[in-house]
Amino acid sequence: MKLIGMLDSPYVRRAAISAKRLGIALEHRSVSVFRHFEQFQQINPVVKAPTLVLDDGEVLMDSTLIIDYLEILAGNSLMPVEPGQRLRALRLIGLALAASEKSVQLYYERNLRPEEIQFEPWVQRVEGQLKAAYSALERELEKQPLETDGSIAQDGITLAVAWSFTNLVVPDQVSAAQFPRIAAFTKYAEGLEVFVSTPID
Ligand SMILES: N[C@@H](CCC(=O)N[C@@H](CS)C(=O)NCC(=O)O)C(=O)O
Repeated sequence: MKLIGMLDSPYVRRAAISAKRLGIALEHRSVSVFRHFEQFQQINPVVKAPTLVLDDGEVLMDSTLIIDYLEILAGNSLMPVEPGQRLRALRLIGLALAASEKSVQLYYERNLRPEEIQFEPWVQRVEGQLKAAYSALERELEKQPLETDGSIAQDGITLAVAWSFTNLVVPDQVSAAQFPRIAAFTKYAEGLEVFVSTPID
């Protein structure tokens, strides 16, 4: 199976790291949704990263759905099964995915839309949403830290890739001083072998 997309995308990176954690070998192809639009279109006409291409040529998109399928193949999961723990993990993942999405929106607004037609009220709304997501995550980690025992589950993976991505594309929006627990956890995650071997490209 092939995983298509650049690892600077938090969605591609969480899928790639999850596959490694699940012991599923994927052939990774660094195809950009912007620089290689036509090549990407040939693989998936919708041009969404990540895209998983199965051995029979079938195509699956969306990181959460790809991870769902990989977990079924692996017969293993990176999610807790106990309902209370499951809910917390889902809540953290929801916040981290929202933070990723808001970072993407700000990045696209700044880099794709011509400056003269940028819409400040929209930018301010997205910046507020981004801060709200990381503030809620910081409070969650204050209430209950994520394990730093050498392992990592889906909530930790998604949080760490989101924080690294935000720092890459809109670094003016966040700081370790503002969100110390998220920054410290991401430092731990980025030191794990599955992260080190899946660097942002
Ligand atoms: N919900 C999707 C989001 C994927 C996404 O938006 N990926 C971006 C790259 S970071 C993309 O494909 N952008 C191109 C586009 O939307 O046209 C997921 O979890 O995979």
